Amino acid sequence: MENEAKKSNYSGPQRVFSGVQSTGNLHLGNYLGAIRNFVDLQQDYDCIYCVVDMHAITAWQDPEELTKNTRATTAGYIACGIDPEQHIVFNQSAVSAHAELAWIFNCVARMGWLNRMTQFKDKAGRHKENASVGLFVYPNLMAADILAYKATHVPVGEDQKQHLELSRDIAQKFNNDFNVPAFFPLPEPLILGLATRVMSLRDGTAKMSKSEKSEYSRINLKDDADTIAKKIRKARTDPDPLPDNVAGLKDRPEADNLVGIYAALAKMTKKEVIERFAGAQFSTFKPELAELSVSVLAPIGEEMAKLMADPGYIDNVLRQGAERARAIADPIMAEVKKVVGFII
Ligand code: AQP
Repeated sequence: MENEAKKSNYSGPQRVFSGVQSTGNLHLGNYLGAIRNFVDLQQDYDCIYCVVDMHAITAWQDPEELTKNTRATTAGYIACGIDPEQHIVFNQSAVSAHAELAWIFNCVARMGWLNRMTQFKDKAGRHKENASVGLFVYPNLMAADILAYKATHVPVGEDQKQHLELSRDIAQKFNNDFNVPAFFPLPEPLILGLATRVMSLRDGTAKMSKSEKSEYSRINLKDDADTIAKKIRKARTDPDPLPDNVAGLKDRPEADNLVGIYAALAKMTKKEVIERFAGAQFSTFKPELAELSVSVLAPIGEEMAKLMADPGYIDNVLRQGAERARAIADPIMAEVKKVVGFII
């Protein structure tokens, strides 16, 4: 991976950046696909973890809810094990470099590139004429988030891979257009772990998502033990018992998803899970999955609740994080402006 980041001949420091939108409750997909990896990467990298409230407003957010969700996402980060003192945790809108660089990238990225983004097509659906312009240029803001810090590595779930490729294209085009080879690194996606795409508990073909209306489609990090167990009990399945090999999960999206969740939570392979539960009915498997889920997630939920009871503490974490983020991004923005020809 590090070799990839060096393909632009970028020789600056290795740095991790990632973010989560404050659009609602953090869920198991955010945890397994992203936040658990954020935590692990703290060992080896300087990390910047952002609550991307500007991305959140690409779809309408009630202002009071947005504030609450930004605090809850921050609490989720810390409860999962992100250390805001060793690393940097802040909310995107507090650092103006994100918006400034996004504008420059709006002028670097091509319409054709953005027209190919599948997430825009999925989210805008048939009402694309009614979608916000922000939703369309969301990937340009994401590129700005990363490159405002010249971050080299970006841990994300599978769904963000295409956006990361666009960030690399933007970095490369900027470097070429302004004849500043290796000015920006080409950021490398880190799609890690065993559950890079966790699916809805109600539909094994749809991604688990914060904005899905049904609460039963996802396990939230703040759910208590009873709620987690109930959601797993009610999770959609098919009538067959679990197969005795992984190939038998093919064309059984709900079974495949539940086995994948078990594997990721237990840090086992799917093969090992299938070997343990070969031939078992869901009435046997689901209580085991519920117990495992509660053992991993309930302590996180409890810690989140404690943190949320002290919004002053959360706001202070964000304020201090933003200050440290600005100290990195502001000098980079000054360089960018000089490269572009803006008088500063
Ligand atoms: N279901 C998922 N499985 C694995 N990873 C996931 N991620 C999101 N859903 C899953 C990863 O979590 C990080 C933060 O995502 P985000 O909140 O910024 O945006 P998203 O991908 O659009 O997530 P949601 O939950 O679907 O939000 P809404 O409903 O607001 O659009 C990313 O790294 C993402 O890959």
